[in-house]
Amino acid sequence: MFDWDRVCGAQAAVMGVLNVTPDSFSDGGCFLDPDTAVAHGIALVDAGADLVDVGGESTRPGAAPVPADEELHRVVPVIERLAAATDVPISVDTTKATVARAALAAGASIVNDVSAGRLDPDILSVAADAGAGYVAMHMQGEPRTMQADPRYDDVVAEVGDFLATRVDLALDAGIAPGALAADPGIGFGKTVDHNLRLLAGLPSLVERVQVPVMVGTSRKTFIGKLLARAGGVADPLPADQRDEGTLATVVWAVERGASIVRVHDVRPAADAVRLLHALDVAEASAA
Ligand code: PMM
Repeated sequence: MFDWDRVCGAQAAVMGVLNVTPDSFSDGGCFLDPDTAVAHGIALVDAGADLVDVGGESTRPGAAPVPADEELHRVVPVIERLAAATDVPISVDTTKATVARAALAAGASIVNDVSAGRLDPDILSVAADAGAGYVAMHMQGEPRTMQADPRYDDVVAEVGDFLATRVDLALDAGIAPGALAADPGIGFGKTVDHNLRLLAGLPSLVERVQVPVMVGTSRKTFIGKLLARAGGVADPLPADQRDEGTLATVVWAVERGASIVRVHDVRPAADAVRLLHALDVAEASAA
């Protein structure tokens, strides 16, 4: 039975991103070849990743859905080989029950579902039957249209209510309480301001959902736009120049209660998490 407490009980966990896709926004096409993908997954672990997230369908704004057999063909061989090569838990980034089932059989132990079970409700029982971990993420709309005109009255309250409801549904489907995590879905149907409000409101979100919270800010457009606003650079700053901005958001999120951070550039995030933990321990012992 998967238990988040073993991964992020003592200090926040770093999830490394492995996109086996031709079109993800920051690394699309880099790891489509299985050998290259497996080597990159192992490099993420060597760099300090506590988890590796393998995805075969891009969720970037405007992306078209990928047929299940194509997604299976991309992720299953990579997960099989990665699971044999490393002990760190592997998650599959999918919204499809069939892909989740095959990925879990191939050695994954977590289902990371950016639709929180809205696109294919069977995915919940697939995770439950396998005793797998499950991440329910918030997204307004669907990838094809989500950035068209996202609107909220109170983004922190609405995302918190949504995640609490989806966590309850996952529990009803038989997923163990300790196997559940929730994610506000930074960049999924959100403006720059919505993303900032969610990050500023993390403590109340953590309090509201009562399960470990994952945060995925890595290289996202809002970072490029904020850095451009600060002046003197391209608007938005390109994805390959957003890692320092990402690191600031990682430190912010962990300090405000995030239990898992999902990043492309693992080493700096893993180092930051370890330093934050040492400082927290020192602060507690000085008190
Ligand atoms: N972001 C992306 C994909 N999957 N899953 C979770 N749980 N949280 C996220 O923020 C998230 C995700 C998009 O980023 P990518 O193209 O770099 O994978």
